[in-house]
This record gives sequence, structure tokens and C-alpha cells, in this order.
Amino acid sequence: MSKKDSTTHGNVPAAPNRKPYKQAKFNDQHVAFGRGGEVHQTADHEHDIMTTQQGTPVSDDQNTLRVGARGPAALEDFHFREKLFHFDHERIPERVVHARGYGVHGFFELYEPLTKYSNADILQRKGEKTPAFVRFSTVAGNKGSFDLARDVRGFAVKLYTKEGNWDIVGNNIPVFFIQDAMKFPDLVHAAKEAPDRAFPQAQTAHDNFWDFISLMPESMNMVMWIMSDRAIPRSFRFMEGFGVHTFRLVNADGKSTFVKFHWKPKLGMQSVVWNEAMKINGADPDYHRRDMWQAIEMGDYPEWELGMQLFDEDFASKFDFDVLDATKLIPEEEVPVKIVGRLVLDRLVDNFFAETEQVAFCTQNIVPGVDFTNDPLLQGRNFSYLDTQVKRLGGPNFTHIPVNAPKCPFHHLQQDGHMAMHNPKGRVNYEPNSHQPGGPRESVEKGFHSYHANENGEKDRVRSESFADHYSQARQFYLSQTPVEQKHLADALIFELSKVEIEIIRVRMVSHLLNIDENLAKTVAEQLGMRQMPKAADAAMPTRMDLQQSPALSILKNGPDSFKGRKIGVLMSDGADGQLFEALSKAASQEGAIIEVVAPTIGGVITKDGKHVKAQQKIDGGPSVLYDAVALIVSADGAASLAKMPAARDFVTDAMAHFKFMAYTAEADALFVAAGIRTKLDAGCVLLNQDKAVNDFISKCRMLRFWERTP
Ligand code: HDD
Repeated sequence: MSKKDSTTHGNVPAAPNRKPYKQAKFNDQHVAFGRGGEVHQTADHEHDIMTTQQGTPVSDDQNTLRVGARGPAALEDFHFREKLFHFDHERIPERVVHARGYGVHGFFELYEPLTKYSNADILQRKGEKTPAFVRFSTVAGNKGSFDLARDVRGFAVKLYTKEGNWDIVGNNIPVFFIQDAMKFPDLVHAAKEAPDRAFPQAQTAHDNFWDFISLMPESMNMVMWIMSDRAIPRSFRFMEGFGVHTFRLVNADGKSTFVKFHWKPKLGMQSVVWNEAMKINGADPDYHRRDMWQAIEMGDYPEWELGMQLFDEDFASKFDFDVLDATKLIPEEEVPVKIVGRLVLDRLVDNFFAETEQVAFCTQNIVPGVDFTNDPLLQGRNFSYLDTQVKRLGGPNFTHIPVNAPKCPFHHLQQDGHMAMHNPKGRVNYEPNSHQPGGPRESVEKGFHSYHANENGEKDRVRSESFADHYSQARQFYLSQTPVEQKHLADALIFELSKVEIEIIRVRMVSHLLNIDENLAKTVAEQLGMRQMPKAADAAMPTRMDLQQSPALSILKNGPDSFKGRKIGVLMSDGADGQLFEALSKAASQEGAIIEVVAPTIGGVITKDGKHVKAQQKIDGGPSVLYDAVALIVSADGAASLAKMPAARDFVTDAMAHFKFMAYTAEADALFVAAGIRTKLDAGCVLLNQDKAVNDFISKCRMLRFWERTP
């Protein structure tokens, strides 16, 4: 019998030794080799024994059952079949938009009772905490795309209230591209990859998107927002959220108050610059989700305050724009944002697929005391979300999935459907009935009542004339920006339209810009190399030139004046000043900021006083785009050797180009010379030549970026 083939018909030997036959050690790991040298780890305890999905214990998870060590596999190998069968069915359809997202658990805490406006239970008791789940997302990119795309960010909040789940499915931008949900499939088709070539994805800098948008003047306000720095947020933690639509709050007397929802980040708003965003995507495509994960892991729980713009029918009728038009906002200066509570995210998911991938938000999930308005976009959304969840999650029972299940008692007579986890017991699955007096029945007192709006009119496919002004708020947004932000917005339009191949689309967009701001239009046209200016696009309504600027629309006018939650990249070398590093680390920690050490090797550095400082990044994988500010604590020899490394030169040139504050020791000179920035060191660069210099640096960092460096 050949050594290789131990089994032949007739004289079947005794069952070979079932245990792997040779113990082995991989440094810290005790393993065992099987006959073919494959590695086996075995269960130490009864409860560690692996089983199949059916619960059958597994003896060998390394080898398929076969006839002879080199023979055919046996069809009866149920363990192999089940394992591969399940693997083959792991994927579900990604979301048709917002495919790439990141979910986190937390809670909402009410600051003060809002009984005057709403009888929603969640809005009744000061200090009460309600469990919440939030999913942040990009819109256009596929599930595996990168985080720092220029894009809207989804800001979907699920509140597990005592009266059922309330989903505020918002974005980080308060307006939207379109007014009627009818156009949403077209908008998404235009924004996503072209169907004939399956690119470009996760970006709008292409012909299809701008062709559609240049034929949709209603999107011009949104165009200003997505070309602004709002679309490249530094972190989910540093961006606002908005419910977008006008909703209703309804109190116990049935009185309705219009409301717009706002999420205000406690750490203030901050964005990156576009060149930085592109490089971050290369260095760390998961930048936003890693940022969120690290913050919560460190116990630095992200927090927003819930704000409400509350107004009545009288204001709505007098306001310059229609409160049902999702392409318009109400300036905070006209209706102040009343802060009513806070949202804290303090628990990461246990499993990304189970929670973040399977969570199902629906705009129709509201609770008593909240109601919809006739915003045509919201009306369409209310259909779409429920519809899409059935497709994505395989049937009508997606509320049986824990992350979607209400956390309050629920009673109904709905039954069956794919993957039903709980069906009503007994014979009664209808109502009214006489068999089950205690079964689910309606309640006039506790049940949801729609607001008694008085609706009438002709049935027709028609858009309200009050929606027709497409440029005035776009202009208001642009003029409300600082010069730095206006330049970023113009640069973004130039970048995007430069990727558009068909010239007439570029011309069409400039003709729209002429209805927003002539200087903006001229700057964009000039930078696109257009030889002559087109005439302004015809407008359904002329642009209002009298709208007041709204400072609340600017990021830079509302800076946090704090460096809390931000990150400093410290480039170090052997021979660095260890005490200076300690002082900087202490000052950063007191500010609530994080320090990461970047070094020539991941092994870290030995300081001049002989201490080992661990590194978190090797210079090639730790570019300065990953940090909000940088510091160079190096020796002269260290600087000389870093000067020879392109990644080290890029580290400082990028930091300067991205307007970051930079601290440095005099010994860094050789690197600055090699990088060609020695003469460019400005007031945003702090020489660490004395104790107070460290605190000077940290206080400068509170401005987040040194915009004076802008050429
Ligand atoms: Fe939407 C997902 C937000 C317009 C239809 N939308 C989706 C998500 C967010 C938003 C945050 C991700 C939810 C999650 O994390 O799972 N969508 C918005 C906002 C809009 C908006 C703020 C405009 C004000 N959406 C919009 C319209 C429609 C949809 C007009 C359709 C009529 N949205 C969907 C959807 C998605 C979705 C196709 C895809 C995945 C999902 O629902 O769960 O139903």
C-alpha cells in the first residue's frame, strides 16, 4: 500500500489517528500540524468547540472529506457544503444610494419638555435619554468606495422611542437638488457611473452629472452647497446634519407647528481642502470611519445638539420662499434654531453587517406628535424607503432584525413573509374578532393621529409657482461665504467642469452661474479657458439681489475656536528632543487632541536622552494629510536623512499647501531646504525654541487652518 494512499477497499485500516499529529509553535501561537503539514488549532474548552449552523460539532475545519489523501472529495461532506454554501450567499444588494456608510449607537437626551409643540413622548421629559442609531454615508459612491469624495453626507438618525421608531433621515446639507421625488432616479442615474462604461463612480466631476444638472436650474442652490467645503467634511464629527424638509410638530390639542431639524456638532464644523481630500483617499480610503471608530474607542464620544426652527402658518405664508420646497432653506437669522437636546454616539456596532448594513431607515417612521407636510420630495421619499428595504433585506420582516426592531412593546396581526422570526400565536390573525379580547386593538387616545390639514385642489401634474425662484438662495449662500470659502467653491466648480468633456455643458453651467454671481461666473469661465462669456440662462424668476447674507451658512464664520478632537502628526527621528515631545504631548492632551508619531520606521525612535518613543506610522504611510496640524521634532542628522526621503519632503510641503499649522525644531532646517519651503515659513509655523512655544502652537491650532497663507 503506497504511503500516500492509506485507504483501499477490503482491508480498511483502523481509523487513523484523528488528532493532528505534531505539536508546533509559531512564537506566541501553539498549533499542530496535520499529516499534510496543515495547521490545526483545537478548542480548549467545551464551549469553544466549533459546530455547523445546525449545531453539529466539527472535528476538522482544515480538510474536505475525500477518498484517500489525494482522492476525490465526497459529496456527503455536509460541513464543507454548508460552509461554502453560506459563504456564497453572504452578500446582499448594496443601497441604491448611500451605499457606503458607517453606523454607530448612542442616545438622544432631551434638554427641556416641548409639550407646547408636540405630544411626542420623546419630547416630554427633561433629561430623558432615548436609544439611537446613526448612520453616516456618502451618496454617489458604491459600498467599497472612498470616504473623502466630494459628496453630500447622509445623516440618518433612528430614535427608538417609547412610541415606536422615529427616523430623521437627513443629510449634512439643508437643501436638496430636486423639488419633486419624480426626478430622484434621474438625479442618481446622472450622478453615478455611466451605464455603458461603469465609471466614474463616487464623483460628480463628469458629463452625465453636469449635463443633467445644467438642465435642472432648481438644483443651483444645492450646486453651491456641494461645490462648497461642506461636501468634503474633515470628519462626521465635525459636520452639521439637517432634516431638510419642513415637518410638523403636533401637540395634545392638535395644534401644528412647522419645524425644520438641525444637528449642531459640539466640536464645531471643519472641512479639508480639495487637494488634501484627494490625497487622503489615496492614503486612507476609510478615513472618516476610522476617525469615528478611534474617537469612540478612546471614549471621546461625538456629540451634536438637536436644534429646531419652529414657525407657524403665518410665517410660512409671508416667507420669501415656499416651506414645502426642499431646494430652499430658512435662514437661521430669520427663524432661530432652538436647541432642545443632544445626541451622543457612544457605542460602536458589534458587527458591521448585522447593524450598519442591515439598518433600514424610512422617512415614514414617525411617532405621535410628529407629522409630514406636503413637501413633494418628502412624499416621494415616504414611498421609496419602505420599498427599497424590501428589496435590500429580502422581504417584509426587516423589523425582525434587532437593529430595526422597536425597543418598545409592539402588537399587530401581520404575519408570515420571508424570514419571519415571530408570528402571532393562537388562531387570531384578524381584527375585529371575538376570540381574543386582549389582542391588538386600536387606541384613539394613544394612537397616531394625522394632522387635520384641510386639503383640496384639482388633480394635475403640476409644480407650484412658489417653487420657481432657483437662483436667489444660491446667490445668498455664495455671498454668505468668506473669501476663502468662495475661492474654494470656485475652484471646485473649475475642477469639476474641467472634467466635463462636452463643452456646451460647461457653457450651460456658466450661464447659470451668471444668474448667481457675475464674478463667480467670470472666474469659472476664465479658468475653464472660455474665450467668451455666454449670456445668462433664461430664468423662470429673476434672481433677488436683496436677500440678506446668512452668516450661519459659512463654516469659517462659525469655527469652534478649539483643537479638541483633532490630530497632530509629529514627525520624529533618532536623537530628537524627548522632553520637548513630552511637553507637546501633554499640551495636546490637555486640549483634547491626539498625537500620532510618524517616524522613518514603525519601530519608532530613540530620543537624545535615550528614551524609546513608539511610532504609529512609518513616514511613507503617514502623510501629513492624515493630520490637522504637524510638528517636526528631529535631530540635525535625522533631518538630513529625512531630507532624502520624498515622503518626508511631501509631509512638509503638503502641510504648508493645506494651510496647516506646523511646529518645528531648528534642526529641521535641512528638511525644509530639501523641500523648498525654508523661505516660506510664516506665522503659521512655530519654532519650538522655548517652553511657551508649545502652548503658542496649540493655541494657534485652535484656528484649525492658517488661511492667511492663501496666495
Ligand atoms: Fe434618500 C437612502 C437621505 C432624497 C430614496 N437617503 C438615504 C439615506 C439617507 C438619505 C441619509 C441613507 C439611509 C441609510 O443610511 O441607510 N435622501 C436623503 C435626503 C434626501 C433624500 C436627506 C433629500 C432631502 N432619497 C431621496 C429621495 C428619494 C430617496 C427624493 C426617493 C424618492 N434614499 C432613498 C432610497 C434609499 C435612500 C433609495 C437608498 C437606501 C435606503 O433608502 O435605505 O430609498
